[in-house]
Amino acid sequence: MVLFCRSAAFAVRQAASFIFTGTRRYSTNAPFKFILASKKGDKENVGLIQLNRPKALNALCDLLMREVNEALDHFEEDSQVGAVVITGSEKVFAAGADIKEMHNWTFPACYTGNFLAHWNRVCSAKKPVIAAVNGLALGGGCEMAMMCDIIYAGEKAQFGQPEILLGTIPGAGGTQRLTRAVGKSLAMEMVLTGKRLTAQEAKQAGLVSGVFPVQQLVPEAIRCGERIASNSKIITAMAKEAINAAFELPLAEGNRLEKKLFYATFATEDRKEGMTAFLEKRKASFKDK
Ligand code: CO8
Repeated sequence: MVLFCRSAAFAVRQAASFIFTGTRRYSTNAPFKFILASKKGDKENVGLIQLNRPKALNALCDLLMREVNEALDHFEEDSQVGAVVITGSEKVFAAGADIKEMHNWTFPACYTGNFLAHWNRVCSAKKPVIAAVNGLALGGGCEMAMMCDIIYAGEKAQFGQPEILLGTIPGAGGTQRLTRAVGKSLAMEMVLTGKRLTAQEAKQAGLVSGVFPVQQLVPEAIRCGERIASNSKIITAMAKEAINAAFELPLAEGNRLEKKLFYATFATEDRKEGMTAFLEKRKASFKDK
C-alpha cells in the first residue's frame, strides 16, 4: 500500500510541469523530502540541487535519487538554465548508497529488479553538471560526483570507495570512472583498501579541477555554472558530447566525431554570431540556436 501511494504520487509529480520558487516545487505544493532545488546566479541561469538528508549523512536512498532525477529533468527543460550544480552539506556530500535500504537485498532481486538502473540520470544530462563536494563523498557519493562533468572540492573534502569494507564493490562506475580519473594504481589502492583521498590529493590525482575554502565552494561552483551558461547552450552540449566520447571511443573515432560536431557548429546561428561578434569587437549574444 505504501508502495502504491508512493509511486502514484510520483507519477502525478512526473506528469506535472514544475515551477521552482526558492527551494520548493509547487506542482503538488509539496517540497522535496531529501533535496533542495533552486535557481542561482545573477541571471538565475544555474540550477542548484542540494542533497539534504542530514540525519543519514545524505545517504543515497531510492527516493533521494528519484528527487535528484526529477530536479534534473526540470532543469534540463528550463531554457533559462545553462548548467547545474549538485552539492551536499559542509559535512558531507553523500555517505554512499543507503546501506539500511540495501542490506536485505538479494541477488535475484537486484538482478531482475535492475537495481540502480535509474541512478545514472546525471550521466545523460545534456547540460553540464558540476559537483561541489564539501566533506565526505563516499561510495555512491563519490560515484555520483564522478558522474558529473566537473568536480570542485572544498578543502576538507574526502573521496573514497569503501564498499570493500562492506563486503561489496562499487556499483555505479566507481571502478571505471575512478580508474580513468586517477589511474590504475591509485584506483586499486582506494577500491581494495577503502583508502580516502583528501581534496588536495584528489586535485593532484586529477579527480577534481579546483579546491576552495569550505564556504566559498558553492559560490565558486555557481560562478563556474554562470560562465558556462553565458555561452551558447547548443554549442556547450556539443563540446560536452565530444569530451565524453573520449571515454568511450578509440582516438581515431573520437577525432572523427569531434570533427563532425565541429562542422555541425557551422549549422548554428550561434557559431555565426560568435565569430561576427569577435570581428565587430563586441560581446556575442547567443540565442541557443
Ligand atoms: N547508508 C545509510 N545510513 C548511513 C550511511 C549510509 N551509507 N552512512 C551513514 N549513515 C547513517 C548512520 O547509520 C547513522 O544513522 P543512525 O544515527 O540512525 O545510526 C548516521 O548516518 C550518522 O552516521 P555515523 O554515526 O556513522 O556518523 P560518523 O560521523 O561516526 O561516521 C561515516 C560517518 C564515516 C560516513 C560513516 O557513517 C560511514 O562509514 N558510513 C558508510 C560509508 C560507506 O560505506 N559508504 C558506501 C556505501 S555502499 C555504496 O555506496 C554502494 C554504491 C552503489 C551505487 C550507488 C550509485 C550512486
